[in-house]
This record gives sequence, C-alpha cells and structure tokens, in this order.
Amino acid sequence: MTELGRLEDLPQEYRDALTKLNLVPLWPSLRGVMPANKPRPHTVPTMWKYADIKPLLLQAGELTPIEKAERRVLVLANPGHTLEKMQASPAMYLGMQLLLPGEWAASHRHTPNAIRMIVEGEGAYTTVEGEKCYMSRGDLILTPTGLWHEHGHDGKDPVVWLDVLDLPLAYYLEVSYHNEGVKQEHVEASKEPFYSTGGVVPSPMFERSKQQYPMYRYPWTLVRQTLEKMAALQAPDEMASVTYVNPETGDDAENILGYYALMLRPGQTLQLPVRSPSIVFHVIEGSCEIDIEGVPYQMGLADTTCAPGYTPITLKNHSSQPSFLFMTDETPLHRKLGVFENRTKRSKKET
Ligand code: 1HN
Repeated sequence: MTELGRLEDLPQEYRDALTKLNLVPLWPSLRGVMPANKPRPHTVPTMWKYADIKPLLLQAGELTPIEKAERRVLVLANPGHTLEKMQASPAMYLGMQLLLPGEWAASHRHTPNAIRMIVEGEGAYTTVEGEKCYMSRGDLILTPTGLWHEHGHDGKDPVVWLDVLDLPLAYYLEVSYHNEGVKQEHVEASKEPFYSTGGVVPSPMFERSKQQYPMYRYPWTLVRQTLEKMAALQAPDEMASVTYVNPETGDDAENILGYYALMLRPGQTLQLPVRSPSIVFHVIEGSCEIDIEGVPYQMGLADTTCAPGYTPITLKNHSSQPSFLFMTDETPLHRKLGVFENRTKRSKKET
C-alpha cells in the first residue's frame, strides 16, 4: 500500500494558509479515517461488574434526590471513547438506573430510542403512552422515540434497571432533545399477553394494529420459556437465541438497536459470527465467560460487557446451570445503512 505524504512534509507557511481558510489536506489523514481492510474502532472491550456498580448507585440514592437527578443513573462509559462521551459504542448508551420506593421519575419523551432491562427489585413500573408496564427481573420495556414515559415505584426495595439508548447516534446527528410532560392519566395495564403465544395477533373487526410499537413490555418468564423449549429441541452445539420483535410485523422491536436473549446450556461453548456491529452482553441468570479476541471476561449475575464490531467472540458456560444473556447490538442500524457485514465466511472485501 502506498505510503501517503505527512502533514510535516508540507511547509508551515502553506499549512497556516490552509488553516486560516478552514481548509485541510486530506492525504495525511486519509488512512486514519479509512484504514485498509478493517475499521479501527475506538470501542474497547469493557466489563462492568454489578457488584461494583450497586453500592455506588445506592450511594447516589442518598446523595442526590430524584428531583435533582430526573433520572438517577450511573453511565457505563467505554474508556475508548473517553468517559465524557458517555457511550459504550458508536451508537449505544448504557446506564444503570436506581428508583427507590415511593419515588417518581417525571414524564418526558425524547428523540433517542430507549429500552430498559430490569436487573432487580419488584413493584416499580414504567408508564408508556398510558400503558402501565410492571418491572420484574429480566423484563424488557420499550420506550421508543417520541413516546411519553415516566417511572413510578409502589414496592418496598430499591429497583435497578439497565437503560440502553441510541443516544450517541442521536447526539452525533444533532437530533437529540427532550420534551417535559405532565403525569399520564387514563392509565391501563400493559397488554402484552395478547402477543405471547399461539402464532396470532389481535384483529378486532378484522383490522390489524397500525401501531409501529404494539407491544411495550416483553416479560422474561415467557422469553425464558421459549429459550428453554428451543434448547431442548436443538443439538447441543446450536445457538438458542431469540430476537425481540414487533409481533405484528416481525421487524426488530426498535429502529436502530437490536435486542436479543440467549441461553447457554451447562458446559456449552458458542463461537459467535464475526460481524460489523458492536455488541453488549448482560447476564440475566447464571454466569458465563466471554472471550473477546482471546481475552476472557468472567461474567456473573447482572454484569455487563461491551465488545467492538469485527471481533471474534466466544461464550462459555462453565457451570452446571444454564446461563441466560440479554444482548443488544447495532445490527438494525448497520443493515439500514448498508454496512452490515458477517465475516465468518471470508468475504471478498476482507482480502
Ligand atoms: C432517559 O430518559 C431515561 O427515561 C434513562 O429512564 C436514561 C439517558 C439519557 C437521556 C435520557 C429514562 C436516559 C434518558
């Protein structure tokens, strides 16, 4: 590959003349913005242990009243992007949020899409567009772009959940903003049981739902059952995994980020395909080892790990119990942009 000219090769006078006019020579930076054959990600493999986060989150509960925080969150920031950027990957934001009994996180809506994966505690709920979605460990609750949402807590113990947003992308695109709302009235219980089984969707008066987001809450009990049934039918080396979808269309549940759950059988080792999107793993039940480019990360209950794209990843369950993981990645975004790649089988682009 041809070595390109460096900035230092140019006379200072010439460089100054360019700078004054807001001009930049491309060739000294060309390999940086477009390296050969494979991107050079800022995202570095990073693990956050829940045992480290929890005491600091509870301390935040003492230090900062909910009214002064709006959302009481410790952000899981990837050092490869610098912590100030508050991003786990190019398009993924992760945060651990604490809501104490009796607390209220006021209604708002915003342009970034969000989900929460419930980590621990009972009795809290998110109201999404008038639909009350109770939180139990492992449940997934959607708050897609533009939809009003607020959090309340009628239970006795602290509730913690993992927030995932496509905030870094929205911020980069200069489209990130929020509106403050008023407390939601006419609240009804979440309606997900219509979508749980049987291969049917509601069609009152023969009409199918025209809502882009017909389902806000995906109960873990049902997802777990599905994974167990899949695993029971599969060969031992197969991947028992599901994608969270819009049950009306089969499309990804949200537009930008993909959400998945996976079961690792006791003793199972699973080599994941090498693909372009960054990916995040979060342990819902059990434990596992995640090898990212050969480096092992030991994941216990509620631990979270982020890996860059284009990276070989192997999952290993060393225990005698099944392990259940929640995963989120940038696949829907990559597919829409036409940059999605699966390099498991050597592609022409790779040579
Ligand atoms: C947000 O609205 C929530 O509604 C959580 O719980 C985390 C991070 C950045 C911007 C908005 C929530 C958020 C957020």
